[in-house]
Amino acid sequence: MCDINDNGVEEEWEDDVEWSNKAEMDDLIAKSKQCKQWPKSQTAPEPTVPVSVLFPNRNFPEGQICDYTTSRRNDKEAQSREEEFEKELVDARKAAEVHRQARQWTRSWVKPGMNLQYICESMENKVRELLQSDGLEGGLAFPTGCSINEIIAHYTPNPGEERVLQENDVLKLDLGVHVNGRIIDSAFTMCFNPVFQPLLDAVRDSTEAGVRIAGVDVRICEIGEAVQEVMESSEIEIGGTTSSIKCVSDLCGHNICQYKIHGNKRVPIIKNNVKEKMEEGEFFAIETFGSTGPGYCMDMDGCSHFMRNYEAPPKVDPSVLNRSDLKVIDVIQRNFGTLAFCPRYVERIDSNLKYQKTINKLVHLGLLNDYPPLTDVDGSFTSQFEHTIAIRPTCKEVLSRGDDY
Ligand code: HZT
Ligand code: MN
Ligand code: MN
Repeated sequence: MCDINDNGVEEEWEDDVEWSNKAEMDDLIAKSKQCKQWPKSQTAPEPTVPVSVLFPNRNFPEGQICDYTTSRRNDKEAQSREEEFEKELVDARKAAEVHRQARQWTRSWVKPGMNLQYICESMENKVRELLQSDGLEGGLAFPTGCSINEIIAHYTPNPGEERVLQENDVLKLDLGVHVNGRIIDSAFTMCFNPVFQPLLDAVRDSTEAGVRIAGVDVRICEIGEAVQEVMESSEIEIGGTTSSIKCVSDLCGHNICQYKIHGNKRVPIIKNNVKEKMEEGEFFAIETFGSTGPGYCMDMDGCSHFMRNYEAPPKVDPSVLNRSDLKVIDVIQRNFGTLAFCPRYVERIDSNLKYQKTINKLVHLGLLNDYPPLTDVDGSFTSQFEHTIAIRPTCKEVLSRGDDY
């Protein structure tokens, strides 16, 4: 007879086995080893087995499950609403598993002296390999952030940029993975000189404080207050001078919708009066940024992050678009839809495409939004940690939780 185990593997077994009989047991063990399939495990140190092979029954691991303060775990009605959410969650969990494996592998080899473009592309290619897809059915949800030092967010190398990671750099890797538009948006910070560790610890703890408070019916303003309290209770000494650590006040977390990295809810990371609540069925990116500088964002040159304006796309006179524009628009529509992209992602689809003028035009027309790199003042150091959570009917699920952060 056959049975299916948790990994979807057919297992042979026999009725009425005499377990005391050693010969029969040995025979059974020998038989079980001849099974057509055997539970696959991931290769180490480099993960190479696609997650669909590791979990053929799509039983991707749940994230961290947290009870709400007013526990809904045993609420019968809430339990019955879980079903509607399950399909989205399975896709999100698959994306989360790929996120964990790709980022943990990347963390193991990133070192000063490496080119930033090499770091990003290696991690991105690992996502594509483990997901066995690269496009609207699954892949990278946005350009991989690899902002360094005073650069807070939304920096990724543009083609031909040759910046190399330095010993005293503070590197934020912000990776977006999606499956059928269910996006995991999660980021972490790395440093190679331990003097920066207190900054990283303060920001990781602040994000944890935010994640802890988040939940169904929680007012969004409660999160910023807790985050700021934790962030600004620590300081850091770098080269003999002590600096306070400040929240980057103009950045915030956000809800996430299908194929849309930000919905219409923002989660400020300082004291605020956003009375809106988190609601059942929503996904949120809880992210905090800390800085040794003033904690204000300034736009930088050299934009790399672009995304279709899905808020209020204006009507545009089609005569302003030439044949070349239409070709670029077609590539963007088909490959990214409403997902954010960068010139590197466009070039790997069509290395001959002349896209820059069209992108500039589309930004000018308001059809595309640009998200320039954001920076604090020169000489400051900034850090980010970010998790994606699901506000489930019966509990909160920290989808991107790993044993690294
Ligand atoms: C925009 C464009 C991208 C969303 C947050 C974020 C990285 O700052 C409402 C609230 C990627 C992400 C985003 F290419 N941004 N999370 N991780 N950046 S945001 C935002 O623009 S919009 C926050
Ligand atoms: Mn992010
Ligand atoms: Mn985010």
